[in-house]
Amino acid sequence: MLFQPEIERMPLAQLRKLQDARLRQQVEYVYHRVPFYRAKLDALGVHPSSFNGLADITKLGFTRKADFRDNYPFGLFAVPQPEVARLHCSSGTTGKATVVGYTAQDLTIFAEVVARSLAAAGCRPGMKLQNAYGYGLFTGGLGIHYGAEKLGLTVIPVSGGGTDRQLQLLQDFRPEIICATPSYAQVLAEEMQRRRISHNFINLQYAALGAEPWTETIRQQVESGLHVRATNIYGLSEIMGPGVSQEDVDEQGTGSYIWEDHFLPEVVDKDSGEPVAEGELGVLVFTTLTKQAMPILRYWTNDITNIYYGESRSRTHVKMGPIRGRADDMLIIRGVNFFPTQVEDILSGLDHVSPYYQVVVSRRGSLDEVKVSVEISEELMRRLELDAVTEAAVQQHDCLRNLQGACAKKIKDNIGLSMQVQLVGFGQLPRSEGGKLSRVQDLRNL
Ligand code: ADP
Ligand code: K
Repeated sequence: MLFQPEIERMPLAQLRKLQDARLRQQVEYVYHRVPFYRAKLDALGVHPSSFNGLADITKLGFTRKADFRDNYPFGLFAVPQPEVARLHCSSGTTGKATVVGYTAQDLTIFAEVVARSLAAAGCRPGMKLQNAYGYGLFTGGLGIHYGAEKLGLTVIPVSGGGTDRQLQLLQDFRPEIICATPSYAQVLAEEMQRRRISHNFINLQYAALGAEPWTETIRQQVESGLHVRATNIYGLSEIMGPGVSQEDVDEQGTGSYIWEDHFLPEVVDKDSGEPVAEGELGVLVFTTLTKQAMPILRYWTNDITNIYYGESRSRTHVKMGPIRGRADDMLIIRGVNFFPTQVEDILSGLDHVSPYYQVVVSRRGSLDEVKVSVEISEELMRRLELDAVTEAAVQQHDCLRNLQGACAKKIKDNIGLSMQVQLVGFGQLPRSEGGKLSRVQDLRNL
């Protein structure tokens, strides 16, 4: 289902015209309203009167996370405070919280793009949605909430965490849709299984998952554990919140539509900042086209992905691939670059391991060391009659020693780095408590 078919299927030529007009307006708007942008554009020699729309986009420089910090809290706002209807902060995974603001019109558009997203995820008016995204300063909870209401869903605003209550509501209220971080959806799937809650007792059909990178392995686990079709929802506070892009449930695995009538995407080379060819990987950059409270020109997201147009599509808007990691998440170990999600991809190809892992980077002398903790599957623990997995247990059981060796070898072969692999028992690694799960610890610069 399409929530706004006339926009979602707008012919590309018309969409470009709309973007071009909106971009010119947005540049003019920030020039006159945000001293930070006036100074920046003056320094770049860009003036609204001679700015040539989409053709001139690369002349606008970049806005970075540090610019939000330097202008904390309200320095980037384009409207007087009484016109700001709501404030949010990013979850602050990287440094001081980023403050963002919305006018009433911004909130209407936010709800519309989320409604489009939920419709693409499979939701229909009249269905019930359990919202397990955190409510509060984080954009996820309220962002999904108002979008779901706009689409005509019945919202169950349970927020993140509280697994007992989540499972109870899934059985008692029988929602068709759940929204959560993928790591928390994994926890719910696992708990359903552990408590032997039959799928007959719940009524879920769809899950829209986002706020952190995830993989096809996690998708399979959540889909079979919760009996849903799971799609990707992507977004970021600086641009809006969740619902900047969304995967269509009938086009799973082919990328997520970016709602480009509001959010103009580019992908640029992470070193040179130059645009890359369509489909090539690089840093995703967004320019807001309609924001009133906090318009942003060319925001450097640090998210690594690609964007492309393709065939057999229900909408005309551009698609983005899965986030491969953040440019600032990339680890450089002994000169080798890698994303922690590569470890996950490797482990997913091995039997007898659970999807949980943890990467710890430390420095001994001047050498970086990486230790990967890998959980063995519940089934193997049972077979070996183990309650926990210790180094002694690994030495005792050939199959554990072989598994450890196989993990280390596959990592070495695929990433080109030797990492120390430690096997731990199922359930020994931290689970998400309703929010994001950090699988990487970098202790090198502490
Ligand atoms: P932060 O997590 O930086 O505090 P936000 O809460 O605004 O700030 O989160 C935005 C970031 O979360 C994105 O830039 C991206 O790195 C990540 N993210 C959001 N949705 C997804 C998704 N579906 N897949 C991968 N990463 C995502
Ligand atoms: K996030």
